[in-house]
Amino acid sequence: MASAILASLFHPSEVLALVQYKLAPKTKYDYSNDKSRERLYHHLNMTSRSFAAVIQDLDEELKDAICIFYLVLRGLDTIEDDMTLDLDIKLPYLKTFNEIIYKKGWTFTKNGPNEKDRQLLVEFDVVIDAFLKLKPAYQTIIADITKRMGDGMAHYATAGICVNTIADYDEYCHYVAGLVGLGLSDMFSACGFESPMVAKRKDLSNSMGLFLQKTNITRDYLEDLRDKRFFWPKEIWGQYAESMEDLVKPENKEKALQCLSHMVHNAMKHMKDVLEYLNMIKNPSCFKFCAIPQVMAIATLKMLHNNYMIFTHENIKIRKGETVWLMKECTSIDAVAAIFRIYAREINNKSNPLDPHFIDIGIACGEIEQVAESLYPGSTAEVARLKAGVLAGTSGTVLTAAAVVAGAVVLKNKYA
Ligand code: D9A
Repeated sequence: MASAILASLFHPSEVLALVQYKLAPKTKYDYSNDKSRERLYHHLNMTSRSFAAVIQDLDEELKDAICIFYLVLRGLDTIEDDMTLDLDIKLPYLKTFNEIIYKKGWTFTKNGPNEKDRQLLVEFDVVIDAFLKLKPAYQTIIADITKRMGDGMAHYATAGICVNTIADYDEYCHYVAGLVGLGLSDMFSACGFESPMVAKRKDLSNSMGLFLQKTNITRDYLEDLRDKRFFWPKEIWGQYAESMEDLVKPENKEKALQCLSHMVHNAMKHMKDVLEYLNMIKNPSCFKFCAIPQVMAIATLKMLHNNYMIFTHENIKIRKGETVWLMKECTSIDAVAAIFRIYAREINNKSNPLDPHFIDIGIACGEIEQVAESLYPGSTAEVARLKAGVLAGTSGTVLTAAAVVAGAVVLKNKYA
């Protein structure tokens, strides 16, 4: 907590959000009356602490279905990601995972020891038991998406197949993330929480996945390179280097940053669709569930832009204070549109005028402002409120004082 406050010291809104988050009573989710359900949510919390809480805040009707969907996809992902598994082992599992989820008692122990979610597959019978208890409508949606994703993953895992063109890049991201957007939209409409239009707009649902996946792929350049996974399309990096590995050579720094801008600009193309999708979502718990990952992604994209650390450090993240502030503020489409406008402006401000993508990125940022101003006029006031943040009025001064005192205390303890 102290290090989080220190990192956010010059962002009073984040310090306030951190203090409020720390003091806020944590929602206790009690599953003690159902041991298998308790084990299921244990695995959800193990896979992603922060997002697990957002899933558990979903209305009862969808909570278990989306928890199980999330764990089935994390299971499939863990087999796809495992570079210690031979292809003749991996491919059949990827292509039949949609049948495996109906096999009571099935577990998988062939993962390498370092796979983060290995235990999930060792105890996958827990997920299958819960899956088999779901309403057939949700089972069908999960099995359909798992089949299409497994086949897509198997195609791109096949020897000699790689992400060459930007079309390949969009297709790969569709298989591993776009399809998740489509499946969730089918669930939102199937349970009646959202209009049938949400399931119909496959293009917008797909963009919800592509914006997240492309941000992750751009962020994880070095980690993936280390594991011999190449997701940046050759049609992009090929304009800046002879090989993906060449981008990390110090003499290629300028070219590497230009390539990074190209990847950032490509991801930004999905932002308008993301806003249009979120504008369709009316159920408050579904809205937060859908909005939180998207605002985290735009904040990550801003952190990535023109940031050479992508090529020197693995696993770079946005500040804890920033994530808590974003989760607190993304409560309405106007607030989310405002957050997109604020980060688009900061991305534009970070651009290097000598970068060949300076203008394109500027245009993309301008388009976000135009779309937000015209379709979500309430976002203008939200931008003012968020930017004024806590500095406005008395609370501002009080908090700045508190932040400085807190900072001093932290420093004193650290260096006493
Ligand atoms: C999602 Cl059911 C994901 N992915 C995410 C998480 O958000 C999306 C995997 C399974 C499910 C959902 C997501 C959330 C809400 C609406 C969505 C949606 O579409 C309408 O998916 C498109 O990242 C993984 C994919 C991107 C491959 C889809 C958010 C999440 N964040 C992690 C952080 C991280 O970087 O993994 O899991 C976390 O907060 O721990």
